Parts: sequence; structure tokens; C-alpha cells
Amino acid sequence: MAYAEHEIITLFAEAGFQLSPASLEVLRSYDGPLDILLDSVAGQVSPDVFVIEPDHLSLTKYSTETTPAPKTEDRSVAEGGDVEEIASQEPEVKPEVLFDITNQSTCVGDYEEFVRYFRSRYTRLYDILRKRLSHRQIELIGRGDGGKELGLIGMVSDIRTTQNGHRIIELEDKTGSFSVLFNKDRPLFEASMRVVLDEVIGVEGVLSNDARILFANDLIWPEVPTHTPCKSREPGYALLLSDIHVGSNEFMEDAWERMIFWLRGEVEDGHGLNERVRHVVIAGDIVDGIGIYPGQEADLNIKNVYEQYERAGEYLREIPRRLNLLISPGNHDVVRQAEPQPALPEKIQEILNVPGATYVGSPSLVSLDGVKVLVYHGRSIDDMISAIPGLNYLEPHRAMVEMLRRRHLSPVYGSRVSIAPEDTDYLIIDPVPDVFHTGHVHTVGVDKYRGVTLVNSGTWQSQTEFQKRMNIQPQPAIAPLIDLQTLKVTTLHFAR
Ligand code: D5M
Ligand code: FE
Ligand code: ZN
Repeated sequence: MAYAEHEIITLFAEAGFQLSPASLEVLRSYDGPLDILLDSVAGQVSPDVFVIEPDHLSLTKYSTETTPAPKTEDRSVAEGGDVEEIASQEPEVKPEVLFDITNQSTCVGDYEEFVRYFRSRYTRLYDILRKRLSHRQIELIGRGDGGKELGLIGMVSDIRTTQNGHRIIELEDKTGSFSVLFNKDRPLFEASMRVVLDEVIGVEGVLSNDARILFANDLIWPEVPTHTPCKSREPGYALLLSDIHVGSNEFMEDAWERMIFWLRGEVEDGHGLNERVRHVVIAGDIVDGIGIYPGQEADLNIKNVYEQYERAGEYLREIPRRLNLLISPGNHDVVRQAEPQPALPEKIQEILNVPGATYVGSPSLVSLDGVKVLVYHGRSIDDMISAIPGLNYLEPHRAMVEMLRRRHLSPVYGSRVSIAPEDTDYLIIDPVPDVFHTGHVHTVGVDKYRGVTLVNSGTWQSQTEFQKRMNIQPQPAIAPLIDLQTLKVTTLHFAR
């Protein structure tokens, strides 16, 4: 998808840059996502650069014409190696896992458990919302309250449109259910379109004279309070990856190897970025799995899932041993599909055989050098995109914003995400993370929302036949790199 010259010039001009003729030439044949390239260029050039030269552009692209011999710094299990030397390659600090379902699951999935689960969701989000509502709660409504201003917090149990085009949202709380009307001629109607089933919201408005319906004047989401993120005190970067899909015909081995060469310092990196990487986080879909979608067999070059993990282990062991490697599962992995997903089972960990790796569930909250990172594969992005008008697959970070707004990773129940009714709702976003990392949709999105850095990390799989049929356009082989000291994100391009 090459860009037209005027599009390129305008995009850079809006960011305060001019392009030299040579850079324009380079960009005209560039077929990656230009906004992402621009972001990373803007993040890296010094403030006194106003004219972009080709050198500035190549900052973010690493390619290896010749393949250097691999160094022995990787995670390969050393045979007869010096034990002390191997120990010294261990990462200095392990990531601290703050919150994770692994080994904590209590659920069998019966009806009682669902009741308890939704009660937990309601109560916890109620506590967050209560502080944001100014009016007293509707629980206290008496017969004489018609015409008064009131507030209400509830879980959305029904959304319908009246004959006149107004929207009625049914809110349920512990005491029962109440109808709230959003007038189609008021500006608030727009916001009411974004309400999804099963989320917990607050509304304020005026009660009808017969006290049977609330006319909404305000819609309040749990929301992220303006957040001052923690930053690392020492220099250090984390490479945020996901959706590797080993075993698929479309797994981009060459691109992966280019990233490994860069990570090991075996290709030119004028900025020494690779040396500053301390952590690698993988947010799920390590392998392509088997039987995940119709006709997948034709797309697999490894048709046995255990062999897929064996091969994945080989690729992961190429990551230098000195780095913290954190692995969380996705919907293609061999682990419970219902969310929250526990870490990959021990058997799979043994097959992967990656020394020093830390396995966590999805979601999980980890601390990397003091920065709280919420890692979640992101399957609910599909549900968010189909339920909320205006969201799309090319801007996954916007779906992430909607999750933060709702303080919930998967508000819609009973769509593509299935939820395991744990006795507390692990999908609630609390505490507010400093960094929110997802994957799944195979596109790259970077943004900041109320102080939280959002990263959707793309994929290492080029477009599959299935995705072609579904009209899914992946952006593969782009690795977001976050500076934990500044929380600035750079995207590195390894496609060629
Ligand atoms: O998801 C890769 C991408 O494919 C992501 O954008 C979701 C989309 N996807 C996955 N399965 C389906 C179905 N059944 N319909 C529509 N879109 C889908 P991944 O988890 O890697 O397969
Ligand atoms: Fe995936
Ligand atoms: Zn996925």
C-alpha cells in the first residue's frame, strides 16, 4: 500500500518535518504503515532536526544482507558448559508478577459461580463509579421522587431503540432493573451508542413524574483517573511482541531472525538500542495451533502442536539469555480458552525448554523495573470492534482506550470471548497500569490515554489465506520497543 507523494508530504508536515528529495524517494516506495514510521522517526531524531534525510528513516529499519554467524550468547542449553559462566548470564532481576490467575483458578463453571462472578464485577466497578457520581443513588427512590435529579449505577442488561428513535438502556443493580432513556436529539445520544451489553455504567438524569424512567443527562464510565505513570530509574527497554504463530506457513522466519540479529548486536545499530533492551514480553499466540479456524491444516507447515512448541522453543532460545523473557498465552495456544487464561501448562513449558523464561496468564500484571505492565492477549478487541461504532482493526489502540474507559478487559459477555466465572473478576483493570500491552489483531497501535501507554504489538505472521478471505490486513514484523525510563515507544521494522 504505497502512499501518494502529497499524502507523505502532508503527514510529515503536520508533524513539523520537511522531507529531503532523497527521503521522499525512499518513502514513495515504502509500503509499511507510514504513521507508525513517522511516530518512531519523530521519537528518535533530535529536536533540532527539521528536514528528514534518508538516514533518519533508516533508524527504524534493520535489515541484514548477509547472515552473520550466530553468537553463543543465546539461551541454548549449554552442553558441558561452565556453570558459573551460564549463571552470570542470568538476568539481574526477574519481572515481578503482581497479578495473575495461574494456579488461583477456583472455577468449575456452574450457574452459582456466574452469579457470584457478575456480582464481583458489579461491586468492584460500582466502587470505582460511585466516586464519580454527584447525585444520590436511585436505590433510595421513593414514590414521591418523580421529577427529581438522580444518579444510578448498574450493569447493562438490555439496549433497545424506541419507535421514535430514542435509546433505552436497561440498568440492573442488586435491587432490580431500571430503564434509562437517551433522547436522540441530545448530544449525549452519541455516547449512548457506545454502551455495550454487560458493562457497568453510571447515569445521571431526571426521573419521570411517575418515577418509572430516568431521562439521562449524563453518562459516566468507570474511567481511568488522570494517571501519573511510574517510570524506571535506570536505563532499560522492553521489547513488546505477540502473535508469533510458529507452525504456520506464514510465520516470517527471516524477519524473526533479523530481529534476533539486531537484539544480539550482530547488525549495525548506530543507536545502541539493542544493548538497552532488558525485557522481552510476548502477549500470546506463540504457535499457530491446530483446528483453530476452518481449513487451517492447509496453512500449517508443522501439523503437530507439540512439534510447533518444540520449534517455537528453538526460536525463543535465540533471545539472549541476559534478557528477561515473559510469556503469556493467546487463543492459538494450548491452554484454557476461557478468560482469564492461565499460563502455558508445565508440559508445554518443558517442550519449549527456554531457560529463565517466566510464564504468566492472560491477563496478568507485571512490574518491569518498577513499571506496571498489563499484558493481555486481546481477544476481546474483536468483540469491542463489532459492538462499538467507529472502532476498527487498523487502530487497535482505540479499542484499548474503550477497555480502559470501562476499566474492563472484556466487558461484553457471551460474544467471541468466553469468560470463566472466577470468584473475583480478573478482567477488571485495577490498579491502573503504566503500560497496557495487547496483541491478537495482528496490527500495530501505539497511543497514550490519560497517562497510560498503549501498545498493540502486531504479529510475525504474514497474511494467511483465511485472513485474506476475512479481509484482515496484518502489519507483520514490526516490534514495538518501549523505553522504561521515559515510556516512549519506538517501532522497529524487520520485514525486509
Ligand atoms: O487473530 C488474528 C486476526 O484474525 C485478528 O484480527 C482476529 C481475526 N480473527 C480471528 N478469527 C476470526 C474469525 N473467526 N472471524 C473473524 N476474524 C477473526 P488470531 O487469534 O491470531 O487468529
Ligand atoms: Fe494471533
Ligand atoms: Zn489471537
